[in-house]
Amino acid sequence: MRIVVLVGGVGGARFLLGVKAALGLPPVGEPTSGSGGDVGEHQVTAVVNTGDDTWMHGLRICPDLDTCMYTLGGGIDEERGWGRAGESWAVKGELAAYGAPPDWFGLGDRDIATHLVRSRMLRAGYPLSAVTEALCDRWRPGVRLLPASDDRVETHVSVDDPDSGERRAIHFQEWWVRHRAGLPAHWIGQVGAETATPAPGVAAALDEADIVLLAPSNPVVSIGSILAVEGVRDAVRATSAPVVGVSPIIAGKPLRGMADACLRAIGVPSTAEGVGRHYGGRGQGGSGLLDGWLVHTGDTAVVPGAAVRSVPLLMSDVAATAAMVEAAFDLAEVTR
Ligand code: GDP
Ligand code: FO1
Ligand code: CA
Repeated sequence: MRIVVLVGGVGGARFLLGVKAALGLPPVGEPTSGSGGDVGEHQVTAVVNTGDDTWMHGLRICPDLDTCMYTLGGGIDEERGWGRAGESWAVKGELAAYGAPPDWFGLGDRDIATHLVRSRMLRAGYPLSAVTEALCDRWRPGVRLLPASDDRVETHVSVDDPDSGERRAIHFQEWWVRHRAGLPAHWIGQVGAETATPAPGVAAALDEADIVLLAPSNPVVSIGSILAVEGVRDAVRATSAPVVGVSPIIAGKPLRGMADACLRAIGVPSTAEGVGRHYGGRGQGGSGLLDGWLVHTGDTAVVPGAAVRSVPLLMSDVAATAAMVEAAFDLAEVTR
């Protein structure tokens, strides 16, 4: 079966663990050859958000790609959800001693090796998709990780500067990490998205998929940034595969992070129904993306043009997450 999953960072990576488990693959690492010679039976392609990406200290940082790569490759710091397990912070301390900004964003020593390899390859002219493939040679995540685009697409947020009071756009990382999304956002958008093209393999994967899943990732700055890349939204709408989304909002709240601040900025209610309607149904002549929408037990939603089902949506462990993925297969009437 060919599965395409649109993902952001922590929520997306955890969901991918469940996708692999639902297919009978080991959640972490590359599938090993089973006695039935089942390697290659399933292909999972993750289309990963690059809107969070930024340059820091001359290094290219791709938080969501790295979160997916480390999580699926067994190298993630599970508690933080981003960065490397067993991290040390010597370089961060040295940069602070130089007073080298930004002081609100920390790069761990082990993580820096990833950014060094990536930045060197980008400077040598390799596209991000090729760089990601090279990094995955080490981590063997067992799914194909494709950046949404090789072009620079960055999420920016318009805020009132707390010092000058003037309205200005800042990079998403500054808003999210430095200000903890606490400055009201007047606008959130993806700079460069209109002229970007999908990375090699993205459009074909969507076209050839048996099912497309929207992970319970941030609808605005993760899934929204992927869909903003010119051509991706159209490719999702055009696929003959069923498209099923999973709500990241449970009982009116995001489970982790500040997705409600992002939804507020684009005028979408922080409810499972609000996000479902924001993606929209594509059945019955609808102009949206979804054939199916999963909401958490106890939540309700009406999304015209999409079938809605409520099931447990807490990714408390891999088995629970795999059950969510199976519920998506069932809703789409897709058999493995
Ligand atoms: P980020 O890039 O690291 O912010 O991660 P994502 O965008 O991939 O995912 C963030 C979203 O995951 C948040 O909006 C959370 O509400 C959602 N999330 C986290 N854990 C769970 C969970 O167990 N179940 C569901 N349904 N959503 C979750
Ligand atoms: N998040 C933080 O809250 N503080 C940090 O200092 C920080 C550093 C960092 C470095 C590399 C990386 O891949 C991710 C990092 N994150 C950090 C997480 C991340 O930037 C955001 O949570 C996401 O971009 C939102 O998805
Ligand atoms: Ca992210």
